[in-house]
Amino acid sequence: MKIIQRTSIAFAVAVALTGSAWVAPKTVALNVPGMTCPTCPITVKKALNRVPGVSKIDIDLSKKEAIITFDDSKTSTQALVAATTNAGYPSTPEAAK
Ligand SMILES: [Cu+2]
Repeated sequence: MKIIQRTSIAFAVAVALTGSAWVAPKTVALNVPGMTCPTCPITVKKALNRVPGVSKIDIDLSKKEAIITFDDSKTSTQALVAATTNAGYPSTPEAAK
């Protein structure tokens, strides 16, 4: 019985160390120069929310910036750029902070 318990603990540690069961969320800031009035961020946010893997969206209208937290294994910065562009708001990723 003890051996089985030790084996399962070792397995759990191995999974935790290799990170196969857990992915760290990634954050990216996109410059969205087309956001010019307070309703623009609503459209941009809606478009980004439809992208699978997106967990958080913060939009700063004064900076014309969208900060997005997403799951790296489900989507990519390029997909986020495509989503805002398709909604009528072309964007470019900012340099990582
Ligand atoms: Cu607007």
